[in-house]
Amino acid sequence: MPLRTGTTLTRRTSRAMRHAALGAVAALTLAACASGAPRWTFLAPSPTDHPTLTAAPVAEATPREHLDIKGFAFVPGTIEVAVGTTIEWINSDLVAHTVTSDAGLFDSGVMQNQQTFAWTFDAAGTFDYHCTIHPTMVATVVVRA
Ligand SMILES: [Cu+2]
Repeated sequence: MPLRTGTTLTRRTSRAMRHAALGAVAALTLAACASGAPRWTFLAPSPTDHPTLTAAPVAEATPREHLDIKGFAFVPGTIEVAVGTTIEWINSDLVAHTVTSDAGLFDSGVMQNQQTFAWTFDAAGTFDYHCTIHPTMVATVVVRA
């Protein structure tokens, strides 16, 4: 009987450690997303990365919004952000799409499934964009001063 209790405790500890490891991976993913520099971001952490709990300088990072490309649509179709915000699109569809400014301001090029594209909006205004592969896919970014 005492042996059996010991086994149960070991299992619980092991499960708790797994959860802690998952939390560390999630923190790393968020930190990678918040650091503004790379235009193309691959969200999966490298297996060689050593998980640490060091806080990323989130407060100083560029404001960032995430948009989904899903079901042949930009989701949300209209988004309102403050000047200086970086928007990151991810293609969640199995088919390729583009994020292309109607005015020629930005163009992601062909984005395959799970690829991302980010653009920082440095000026106020209304920015319409579309997918060059599927012209019915249209959306708008409204940037407030
Ligand atoms: Cu498309």
